[in-house]
Amino acid sequence: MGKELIDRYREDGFVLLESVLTAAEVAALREAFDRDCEVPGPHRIAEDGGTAVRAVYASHLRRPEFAALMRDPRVLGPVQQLLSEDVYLYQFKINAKPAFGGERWSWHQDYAAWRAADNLPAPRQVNVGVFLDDVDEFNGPVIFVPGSHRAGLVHDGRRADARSDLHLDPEDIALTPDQLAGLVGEHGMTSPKGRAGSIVLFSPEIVHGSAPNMSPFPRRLLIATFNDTANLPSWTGEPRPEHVVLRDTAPLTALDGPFLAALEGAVR
Ligand code: HL5
Ligand code: SIN
Ligand code: MN
Repeated sequence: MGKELIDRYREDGFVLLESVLTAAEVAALREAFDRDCEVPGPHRIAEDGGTAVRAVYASHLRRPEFAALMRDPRVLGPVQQLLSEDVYLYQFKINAKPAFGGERWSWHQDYAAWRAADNLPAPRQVNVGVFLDDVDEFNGPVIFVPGSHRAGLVHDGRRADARSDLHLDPEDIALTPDQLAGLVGEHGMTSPKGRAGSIVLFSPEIVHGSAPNMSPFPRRLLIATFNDTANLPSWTGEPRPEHVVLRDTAPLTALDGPFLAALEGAVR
């Protein structure tokens, strides 16, 4: 990733890299996700009052395509540039947002969740959002408040009546309308859109959220969060389940080439 993109990430709190993965790679990831959605367990979160899949955690522990993608130089390289050479995967999720049915994700800052729930010392993370579908203004794109990461945490604490006990739903740590109005008045809002296979890198402190999916198309978004190995969570009580906070903190090494080639044994 060139200096200009790094500067943009630092300035805006996110940067969009268009069409990083090929159509064949996206197809392989979609198929892997379809299969993983069939696996029942606490890692699979349903939409409120229904059976539609809202989110699936830790698919990389069940599907080799996702495990390899995490070490693909196109994913790991930019993260190492932004954070540190020694990073590991802190969280892996795919937010499904099905056609006509995907509900909103409330306005929040990720680090507020991870500080409150996992006692994560510092916001030394980078989120990698991989578009598994084309994203447009209709299928519930993530909306960012650019530059909002520079204010640090604007909202601390979580609601007592948690929406889910399987993970922290952004609703549980949502900004107040006044907080949001103030930040948007200052910085505006923007939503990166693009073809499936595009990647958006975003800060754990940027304010973001997304609207329901009104379109007839799904909006499957993979979000991998990498953390600095020098910034491990320090739990005071029982750690959260492994599907939300991953336990393997060994530094990741990049593959020599694209993840599908690595799976096929072409590169290592
Ligand atoms: N669901 C995450 C967790 O760690 C937190 C949210 O977008 C990240 C706020 O439970
Ligand atoms: C999130 O921040 O975890 C959810 C964003 C989205 O899937 O739209
Ligand atoms: Mn988030």
